[in-house]
Amino acid sequence: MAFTNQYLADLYDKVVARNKGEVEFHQAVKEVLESLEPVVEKHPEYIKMGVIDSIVEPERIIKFRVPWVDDSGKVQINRGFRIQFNSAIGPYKGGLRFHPSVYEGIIKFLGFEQIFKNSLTGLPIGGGKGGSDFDPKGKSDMEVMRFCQSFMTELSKHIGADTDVPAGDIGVGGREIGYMFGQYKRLRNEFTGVLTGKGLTYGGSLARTEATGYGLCYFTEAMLNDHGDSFKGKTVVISGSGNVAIYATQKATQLGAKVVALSDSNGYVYDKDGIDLDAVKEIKEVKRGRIKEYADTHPSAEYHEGCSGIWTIPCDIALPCATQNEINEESAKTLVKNGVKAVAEGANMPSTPEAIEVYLNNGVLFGPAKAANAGGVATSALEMSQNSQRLSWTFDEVDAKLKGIMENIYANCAAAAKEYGLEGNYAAGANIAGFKKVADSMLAHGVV
Ligand code: NDP
Ligand code: 2IT
Repeated sequence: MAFTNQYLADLYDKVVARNKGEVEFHQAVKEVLESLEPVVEKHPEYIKMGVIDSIVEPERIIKFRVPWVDDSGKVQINRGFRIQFNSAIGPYKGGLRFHPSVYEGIIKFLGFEQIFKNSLTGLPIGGGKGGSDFDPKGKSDMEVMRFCQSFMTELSKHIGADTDVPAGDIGVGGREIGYMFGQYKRLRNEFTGVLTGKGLTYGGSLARTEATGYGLCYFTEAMLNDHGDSFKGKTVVISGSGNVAIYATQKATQLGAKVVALSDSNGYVYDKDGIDLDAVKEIKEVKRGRIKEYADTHPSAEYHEGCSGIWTIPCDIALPCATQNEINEESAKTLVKNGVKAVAEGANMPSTPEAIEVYLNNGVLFGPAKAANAGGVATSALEMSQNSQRLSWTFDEVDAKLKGIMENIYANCAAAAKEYGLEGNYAAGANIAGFKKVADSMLAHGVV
């Protein structure tokens, strides 16, 4: 797609020039600006009042050195980031990613997307993201602890329960959140809800662990139901085998589907009998092992090296839950050729722009990340509410709220797409609906 609105085209060029080499950020901005074209035509005040120019510029970027000592006694240096992108509708909120590929452009793309996602949840949370190029893989618990403590020693100066509330993302789960929470509490002498995804013994919310994967399936089920269909009896392929993939597998199975494949960054397993999730949880959550090990104990399963091959497995529903740009045009075409009916994104920006074109041109129902994976951050916001109330809600209470939120998000995306003449284009609908609430708040606040 090319821009037809000259102002947005020029603004995009400016973003590219100002954020050199940050290709993931460029991609995320382009996708949003393109879908805002009909909105700015109808509402020129967003341009006049600088809302669009402001929304692509982070409010604050924090970048810091993270020194830590490895088990051999050697000092290691990593980079830490926190990008506080937009606080128009609430305190900055978004995860922390620990992965060797992390640099400013990755955190910027994630922080930018988070603005619209958080807005879609209907809850009062702004957009932010952070992380480090630290790789937790192969590190001992004590190394991870020392890294997390050092990371939080700097980060603690910039966050707070009413300012900025980080959570997990790739490479950051319960263990890392625990170490970071402990260090924050020690440094500040405060027991507050400064992080979400906390353990259940110290202020975490029931159902937060499950929330992104469950929410993804609730969104997808709502989208399928709206088109007279459902998960029941469907064959599903899910990439990744981390937090999001595991709980998407669980919920899709509960809804009557058969999940036949999962992956990690080395390869994928295909189990024609359906994935045995208890075995995956044991390998990934308990042993921190590789998905390859699944095939050693499951004769019905095949293991294949490489990640992209997973999209050649015929399926009705594909749920990419690993990382950005994991489905390209070729993989999307293969999915279509094999009869895929729906693709919904558990990961952030897992489909390239060319892949999205393929879905939309072939009548594939497409649930974009900002909408489809918003259940994680929505439940984080519910964790913040419980922390503020000093109360804990039951699993069923949180799960019911999550389901309601995801159904609302689907309805709002569908309605916004229709209002702007793009019926069925939920990617455009998500961008428009997410944008409007933030933009109207920015207008209300004046030039700040
Ligand atoms: P985890 O760290 O728990 O799992 C990540 C999974 O993705 C692992 O299987 C990992 O394999 C795989 N993966 C990571 N990087 C790559 C890569 N470069 N190439 C191939 N596979 C890769 O993370 P989550 O499950 O939390 O996150 C998965 C996705 O979901 C991310 O895009 C994240 O941003 C998104 N997300 C997460 C939310 C949450 O609440 N956790 C909320 C919303 C979105 P390996 O072990 O080999 O690295
Ligand atoms: O991408 C995401 O929405 C997350 N990683 C979850 C963020 C959060 O604050 O729970």
